[in-house]
Amino acid sequence: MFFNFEDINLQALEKKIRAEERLSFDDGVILWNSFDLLGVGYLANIVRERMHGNDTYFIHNRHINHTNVCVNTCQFCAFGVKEGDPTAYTKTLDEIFSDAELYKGGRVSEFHIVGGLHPDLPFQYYLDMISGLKGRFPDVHIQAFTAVELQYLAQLAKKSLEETLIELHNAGLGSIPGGGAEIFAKRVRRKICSEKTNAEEWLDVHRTVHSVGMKSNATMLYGHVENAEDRTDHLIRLRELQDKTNGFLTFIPLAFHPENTNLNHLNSTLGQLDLRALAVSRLMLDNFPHVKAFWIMITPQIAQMSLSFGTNDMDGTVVEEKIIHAAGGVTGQIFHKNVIADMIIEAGRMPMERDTLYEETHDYIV
Ligand code: V47
Repeated sequence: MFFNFEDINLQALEKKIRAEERLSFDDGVILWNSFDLLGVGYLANIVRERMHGNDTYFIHNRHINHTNVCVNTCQFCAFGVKEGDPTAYTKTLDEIFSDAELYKGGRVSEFHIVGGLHPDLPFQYYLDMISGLKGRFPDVHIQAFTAVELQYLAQLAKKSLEETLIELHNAGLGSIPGGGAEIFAKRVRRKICSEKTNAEEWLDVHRTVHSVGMKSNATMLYGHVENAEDRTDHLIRLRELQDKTNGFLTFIPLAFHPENTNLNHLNSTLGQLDLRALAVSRLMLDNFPHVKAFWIMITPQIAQMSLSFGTNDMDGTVVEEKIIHAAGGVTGQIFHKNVIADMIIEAGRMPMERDTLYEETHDYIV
């Protein structure tokens, strides 16, 4: 097929992409800076269709944010608060179980659990949360605790990360979400999350997760003080780890939401950058099976459009989302799965309901 690129630089990249050659750091920077967004999307779509054809995944999931109390203060975060803050909350285990119970019989296939680094909760709370959920919902996959939380839990447990992971896994933990990666570049991390797990530690947690046999996701927070070079570096560092472990399932670029954060002087991202982030990620992360458009972050409209800009996954039903909504998120928090399937069909793609590990659970016949 012939595409009339407005940016001549993209023509050379098309040759590489069609030949399945790996893109370099400089190629990445070209893609982030190109004025030809449709050209970038066209290239990402070549890879998307080569890997997945029209198949487009979504999941019946339920997010649970057990506490917003956090010992860290990240400049980009509007969710975390200190103990004693009037908006602070911590769910008891019974509250978590009864929240989860609401979905019994609804064929939910995944609980996605992340929260703040609480100063007082013991390691046993997390173990009991996982084993309690698993006991009540043996068929539901539990994807829980970002790399940052896992590092903190290992400190609480006074065990090595590996031992902590094995204990959580034995209690019922199935896989690890991709949060906490933000942007790996030191210069940026110092400005937006200086207290947090650093890049090497984040990567090391995921390396260990993969070594004990669990899969994980990866994210990148974009649209704040980072530049094209920082984003490219982030993607290449993830690609290098994936070359070694092959443990990542999905990459999710996360659009920064500034409201109620210490970076509220910045603007929200718009459709151009959101589509580009998804497309460039698809092109640079040639060894990641999936790129996900998290509709909560970028609106259902952009998520749907992105199905022609490299993505092959729409996340899922979600139900309750507190992190982005604390920071001015404007979308709803729940979509019925038929609505997601209809969005996928309208985009000319094939909806495939999946479980966390991308096994098909329900085939939509169009
Ligand atoms: O780690 C926090 C980000 C993450 C803001 O693995 C913000 O499938 C934008 O990681 N604006 C948590 N982003 C959410 C997350 C996630 C979401 C969906 C799917 C998966 C997955 C993972 O949200 C945090 C941080 O990077 N975040 N504050 C904000 N103001």
